[in-house]
Amino acid sequence: MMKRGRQSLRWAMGLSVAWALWGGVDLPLWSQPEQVVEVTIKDFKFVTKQGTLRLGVPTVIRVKNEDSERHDFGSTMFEGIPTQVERDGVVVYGPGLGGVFLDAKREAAIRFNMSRPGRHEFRCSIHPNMTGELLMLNVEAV
Ligand SMILES: [Cu+2]
Repeated sequence: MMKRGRQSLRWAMGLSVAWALWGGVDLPLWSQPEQVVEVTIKDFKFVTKQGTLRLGVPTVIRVKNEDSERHDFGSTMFEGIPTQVERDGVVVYGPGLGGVFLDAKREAAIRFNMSRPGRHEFRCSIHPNMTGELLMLNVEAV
């Protein structure tokens, strides 16, 4: 009885340590639910699905390349802010990330915290006529 109790306590402590380590890495991104933007690249065009995007809310942009060509999703909106990119199961962190290259039929998730209102353009650096934009509302999260 005692032994079992101590074991589950140890287990619980292990969990909270794991949680702290996990949260310590990307706490600002996990403290609130994410707002999701879906960007599909098809026929050399960006097709964007977004709801109302609020400032100060963790945001994930899911980019999917449905073409048979390599494309790039790049934007100045990530400049100077911590950004996390998940692609092929690999997560990369960096401030002011320029963009993400996507081979044919691949996808990536870009996570960051919106800090600037207005329209934010993104583009493909390989095909300069491929552009799209996101609209960020000037509303602080409650
Ligand atoms: Cu392209």
